[in-house]
Amino acid sequence: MSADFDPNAASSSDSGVFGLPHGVDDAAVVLVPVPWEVTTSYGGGTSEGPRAILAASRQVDLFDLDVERPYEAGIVMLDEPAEVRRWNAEGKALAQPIIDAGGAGNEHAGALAKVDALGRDLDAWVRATALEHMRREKIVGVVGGDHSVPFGAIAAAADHHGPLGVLHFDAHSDTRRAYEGFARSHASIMFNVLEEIPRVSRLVQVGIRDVCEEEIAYTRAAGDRVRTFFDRDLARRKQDGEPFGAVAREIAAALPERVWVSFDIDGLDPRLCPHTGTPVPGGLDFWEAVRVLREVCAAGKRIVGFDLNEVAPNLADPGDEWDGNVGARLLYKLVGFTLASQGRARLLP
Ligand SMILES: [Mn+2]
Repeated sequence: MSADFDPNAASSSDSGVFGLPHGVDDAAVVLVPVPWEVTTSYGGGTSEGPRAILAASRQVDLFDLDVERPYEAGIVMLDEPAEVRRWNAEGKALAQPIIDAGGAGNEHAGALAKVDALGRDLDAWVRATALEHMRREKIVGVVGGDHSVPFGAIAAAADHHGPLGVLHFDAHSDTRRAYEGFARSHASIMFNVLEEIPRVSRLVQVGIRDVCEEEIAYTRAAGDRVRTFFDRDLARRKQDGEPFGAVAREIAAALPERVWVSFDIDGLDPRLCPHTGTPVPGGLDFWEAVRVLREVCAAGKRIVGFDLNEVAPNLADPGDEWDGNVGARLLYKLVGFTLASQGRARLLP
């Protein structure tokens, strides 16, 4: 880090993520923005998530009370890829009539196939981009976009690092075979991960509180490969006075040695993400989510990468930075704990 960078100063509006001066060459962490929300079925805006998080990140103080000076390792966010923006616009135009009709009918077969093909193109792009940086020993974090975006990065991490578990924070199980006909849907991400990435040895879900019967049947049939900590059960344990630290340690213990963290912001209490696409009451508090990440680190597991998705700014009021603000702070925690789990930053007591 250059000697004239002052971590205590306010950052300018044209500085990098978190106000940092790094480029890819001097950053240990490469954040890949993926402005994609083609199959968003309810509230829109997640394609503006990376931009909102980047803007809000410049207000985050760099000293962290959990992980000492994560910024010293270097953090950069890549420029938004123009081709992803283009595919997103094309895919949305094709998908909208299907979503408006409440799902794909026979007359939509052509459009549906094109949307799925664009989703495959996106997966291939994310996978190649992630792999390129992993081969340079970078930590890759994907910033969505809707929850379909990390598929390629999880596949790349499994290729590059070997078998791993996915720690999945979400209000939704995301294990539908397809949603409204779309196979690459945000609601199918973990189904696709389990079906298509055999090196994902285990999926540990946290905060789930909106789930359909097909998903219950599917995740139960998966046996030990899927462990779900339903939000209802977490809430009851808290109501009955169980310390959350013990719950967090149990979640961490369910994971294998290598971990990818897939964080859908709607796993948090919707007060922390009011404009996300599909908010559900309940959910984790900010510090509960942080505690789970901390215990994963403390248990000696290695977080190999992460994604943060479904952050959507208030499109009606550009002055409202709340969703981006929470997203940026959570992103900084994800970066910090990932670095600490790899011995590239120090976990504070
Ligand atoms: Mn999700």
